[in-house]
Amino acid sequence: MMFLKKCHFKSITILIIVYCSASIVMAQGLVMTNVYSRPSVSLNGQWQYIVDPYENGYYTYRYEPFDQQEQPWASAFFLNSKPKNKSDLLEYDFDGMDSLAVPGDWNTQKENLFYYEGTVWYKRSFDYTNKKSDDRVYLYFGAVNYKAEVYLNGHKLGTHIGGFTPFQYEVTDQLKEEDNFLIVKVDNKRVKTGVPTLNTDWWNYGGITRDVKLIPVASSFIANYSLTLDNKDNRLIHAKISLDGDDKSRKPVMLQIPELDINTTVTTGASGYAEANIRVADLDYWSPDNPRLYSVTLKSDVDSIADEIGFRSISTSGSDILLNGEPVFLRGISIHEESPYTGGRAHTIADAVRLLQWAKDLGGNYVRLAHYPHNEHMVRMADKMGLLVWSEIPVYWTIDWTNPDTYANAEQQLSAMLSRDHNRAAVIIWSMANETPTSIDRTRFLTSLATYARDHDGSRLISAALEQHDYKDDPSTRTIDDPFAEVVDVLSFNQYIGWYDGAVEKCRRINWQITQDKPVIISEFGAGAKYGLHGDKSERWTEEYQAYLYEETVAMLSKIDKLSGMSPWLLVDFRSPRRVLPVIQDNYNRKGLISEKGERKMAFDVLRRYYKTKE
Ligand code: GCB
Repeated sequence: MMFLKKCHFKSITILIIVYCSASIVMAQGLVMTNVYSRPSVSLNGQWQYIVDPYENGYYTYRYEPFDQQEQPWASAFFLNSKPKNKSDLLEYDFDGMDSLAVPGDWNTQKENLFYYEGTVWYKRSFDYTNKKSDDRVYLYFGAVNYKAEVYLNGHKLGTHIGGFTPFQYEVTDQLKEEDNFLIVKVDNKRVKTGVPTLNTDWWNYGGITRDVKLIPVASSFIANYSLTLDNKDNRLIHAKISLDGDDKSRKPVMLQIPELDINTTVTTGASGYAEANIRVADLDYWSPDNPRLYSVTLKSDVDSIADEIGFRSISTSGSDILLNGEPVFLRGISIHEESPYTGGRAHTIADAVRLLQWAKDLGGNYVRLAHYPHNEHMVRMADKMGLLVWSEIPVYWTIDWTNPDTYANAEQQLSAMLSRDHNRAAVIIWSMANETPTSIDRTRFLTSLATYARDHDGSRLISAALEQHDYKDDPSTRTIDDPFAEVVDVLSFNQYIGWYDGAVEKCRRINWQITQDKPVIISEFGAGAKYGLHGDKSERWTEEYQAYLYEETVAMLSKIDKLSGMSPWLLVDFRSPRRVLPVIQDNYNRKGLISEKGERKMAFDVLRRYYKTKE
C-alpha cells in the first residue's frame, strides 16, 4: 500500500511517500550505515598473535576443523585454553606471545612476516562494563585480508571472505562484562577462485587492516539509509531508511536537514523500511569547487544518527560526463591504499588527507581508488576535500568466471562497497573490474555485477577499466572492441603505449577510432621511474623517460575527441612482489609520480601543467 502526504514548510513543498509493503533496501548481513558517527568502543591496539602456517590450531590431525566438532579439543586455538592441572598438555598460549598493532598489516610490522602468506591468529581480551540492559551490541571490522574466522569467548561468530570490505556480527548474547576474549583467524593465502585471484600487481598485505569496534545500538536502530539527488530532477532528494530490530515496523523516523528546511517524518512499513521523495526549493550542489556537505540527522523513538551529506547529480550525455548538468573533465590520478613514508596498508585519516592533498596539488579533481574499496576515511575525506571518486572491486585480471562462489564473492564485495559509500557525493563511478580478458563467461559475470549495481544504486555511473586493441588489424589505430563497452556508462581503458607497448615515440603514430557514443576516460597509463635517477629521455627508469612519456601521452590522448578525463598510473610508488629489478625496483612498482618517501618526480609537473590547461 502507498500513502501520499503533502507537507508545506516555509519555502519548500515536501512530498512524502511511505511504502508499507515489504520493500527491503539493503541485503541481509550488510554493515550498518555510518559506523563512524556512532558511539563505539575501540578494540584497536595491540593483539597477541600466533603464526600458524599449518593451521594446526584450526584442524585436527585428521584435517577436520575443530570448530565443526561437537566437543572441540582443547588444542583448538579459538578456545584460548589454559592448563587446569599441571599435568594438562597444551601446546599454545596466546598470553605468552608477541603482539601486532591493529589496525595494520603484519608484513610491515614484523620482519619475519614480510613475505608471509597464510594463517595468523589474533587475540585480544577486553572488559565491557558499560552495556545498558536493552542495548544490542555489534562487533565491527573495517576489513580483514583475506579470510577471517571470528570467535568471541569460544563461540564462532562467522566467516568473512574479502579483504577490503567491512563486516559485523551481533554479539549481544556472547558479550560478558569482564574477561572477554576475541580471537580471529586471519588467512591471506591467495586462492585461484578468490576475488582477487592468485595473480595481482600489489602486495598481499595480511592482517586486521582496518578499525575494530564494538558498537552499542538501541533494540531497534537505524541500520541503513541513503540520501541521493535524482539525476534527472535536480531538486528532488530520494531518502531510503531501514530499521533493524524486533520493534521496527510502523515506526516514525524523523529526517532533518536544517539548512534545507527539511524536517519531516516517514513511517516504516512492516519490514522496517520507509522511503520518501523530498522536493527542495534551493540546493547548493556538491562539486570539487564547492564540496558542500549538509548536516543530516535521522531520529527514531530510541535511536539517532548524524551525517554530513552532499547532493549532486552525475549523468552522461553523448560523450560528456555531466556533473550537476555541466560537462566536467576528470583531472585524475590512480591511487593504491598504501601509506607513504611508513609503508604498508594505509588506514588512518592522516594517510587519507596526505594522499588526497597530493592529488589536489597535482591540480586534480578526481581520484581512481584502485583496485579494491579503500578505507572509509578515504571516501569521506574525498567528500570533504572536493575530489570525485572512482571506486572499484578487486575483479582483476583472470577471475574464475564460471565459478558461482566466485561470482557470489564478487557481488558480496560490490554490495558492501555500495552500501558503505552510497551517501558519499564524491563517488561518481562504480567500477566492476580491471583489465579482464574478454570472453562470454567474463562478460556475463561483469554484466550481472553491473545489473546488481544499477538495481541497488542507480545514482552513479558504471564503468570498468577495459583494454584497447588494434582497429581492423591496423596496429597504428586503436579501438575498444570489448562487448562490455555496451554495458558501461563511461568507457574506460588502460593503455601503456611507450612502456609495455614500444618506446615513447610510438605515441605519435597512434590514432584512435572509438565508435561508442560514450564519454571516454583513460583509467591508466604510465612509466616506471626511480626517483633521483636522471639521464637521457630515452633511458628507461629515468625521471626524464617518465616525464617524456607523460608529455607524449597527453598529446596522443588529446586526439580522442570523446576524451572526458584520465587517471594515470599512479600517484605514489607501491609495493609489488612482481617488481624485482635490483636497485631500481626492489619490490616496488615505480610508476608513481611521487616516491614512497614522498619525493616528487619530474612527471608530476608535466601532468600538473596539463591539468592547468583543463581547469
Ligand atoms: C595495469 C594494472 C595495474 C598495474 C599496472 C602496471 O594495467 O591495472 O594494476 O600495476 O598495469 O604497472 O603494470
